[in-house]
Amino acid sequence: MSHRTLIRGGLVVTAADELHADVLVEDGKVAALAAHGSAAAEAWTADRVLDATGKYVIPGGVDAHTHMELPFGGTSASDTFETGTRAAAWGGTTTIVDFAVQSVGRGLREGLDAWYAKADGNCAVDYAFHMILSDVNEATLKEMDLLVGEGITSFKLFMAYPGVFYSDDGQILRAMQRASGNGGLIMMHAENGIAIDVLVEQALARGETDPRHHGEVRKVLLEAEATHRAIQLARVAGSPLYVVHVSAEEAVAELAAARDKGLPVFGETCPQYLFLSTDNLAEPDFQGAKYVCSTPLRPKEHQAALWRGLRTNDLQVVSTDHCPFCFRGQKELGRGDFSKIPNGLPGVENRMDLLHQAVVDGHISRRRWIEIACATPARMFGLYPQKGTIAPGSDADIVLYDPHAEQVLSAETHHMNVDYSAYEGRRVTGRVESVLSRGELVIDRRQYTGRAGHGAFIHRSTCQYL
Ligand code: DUC
Ligand code: ZN
Ligand code: ZN
Ligand code: ZN
Repeated sequence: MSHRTLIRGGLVVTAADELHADVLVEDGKVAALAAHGSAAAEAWTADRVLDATGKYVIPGGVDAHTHMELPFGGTSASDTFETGTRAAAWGGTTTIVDFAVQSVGRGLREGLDAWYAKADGNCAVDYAFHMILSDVNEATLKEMDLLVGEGITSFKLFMAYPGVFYSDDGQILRAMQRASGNGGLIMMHAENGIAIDVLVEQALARGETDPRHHGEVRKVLLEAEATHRAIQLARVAGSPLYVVHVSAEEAVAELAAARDKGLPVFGETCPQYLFLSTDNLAEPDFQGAKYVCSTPLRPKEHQAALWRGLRTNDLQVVSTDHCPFCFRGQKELGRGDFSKIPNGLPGVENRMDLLHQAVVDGHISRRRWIEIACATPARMFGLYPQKGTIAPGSDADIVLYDPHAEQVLSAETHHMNVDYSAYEGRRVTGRVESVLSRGELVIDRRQYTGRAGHGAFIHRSTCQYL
């Protein structure tokens, strides 16, 4: 028997349109939209009517950069697929794209299967995977083709973290050449990790062990240099390039220059670079460790360039790089040596709200909010129009968003499995009211009604943003 839900009276906001429309959902898909009050909408019947008066009706968020349960620095990211996807739902995100990891000396298959096993049966919302390449060799290159056929259509490479994830320029070029042949999208962690490791060693030798030195050694110039080099390598290989977690004005300039030449080069930034800064890294009593991530937080002056990049489309996506580690017992591993602080910030639950605050503050328009947080990440990673929009035939991943509710972000009230909030005490206007995932209410008027195992693996097609 078909199951019909009617979302009535809200303002439907997509990347393309804003309209006062009712949305009919049938069997987990969007069946139709019609102007509120129109004869067509008035004639609809449904098992369930959700009153969206005064609310925005927006596509569920697509967070294209999360690390649930990531092993890092002798510990493991504190959100599991269960807790992390539940927190995502609370924050209005209904699809995550997480990173499966190849271990050095191992194949892609083994790494990917381990990530399937972690996620299977545990997710509250839908999920997909990118693959991190840690050991590019002939076998790895061949396996890339198989993964593209399996819906794993993007590959992350690291110019940083020698000995762990690092690839040299030859390995990067080979992976890019392979991707240009099989339709895969190369995602780049652009920091010169060889140079950074020299600066880390020298800083520690001088006794500079506090968290703020993490920001000082991971220099803007070394992000810009790596970004430039990645772009040139992609040009040589004839492949598109997506640079992850862009944090610095000089890196945005490299992307902008490439895009001005018409090159298929794309950039992602994250809420932490838009809302936090080196001031946080300098917080006393080792509190700065809460803000250690890579690329690092930058001086406040960089934020304007990131917002400008988001407005001009030199940056296309805001994802979180959600990679939470508790302060107690995890971040504390780096007391006396900032290089031992596990890298990463929590944020999967906060992204949609922080970006809505950016709408309120006038940094971006309402439709641009949906474009950078839903539609473009879906297009970029082959999920559109199943995800990222509200249109007939799309999955009914829909958020009823209250644009007037006031909230204070805090670890006391968040649902991420981490003992601090990077945004503790921050007031934001706007809050998720209800969330549908494939037509099922997973958040119902601020109550969690979802379940682990509802979320399904999504087989992605190749990049649709070219
Ligand atoms: N950066 C982080 O902050 N955490 C995980 C990996 C990365 O590149
Ligand atoms: Zn029914
Ligand atoms: Zn990275
Ligand atoms: Zn990451």
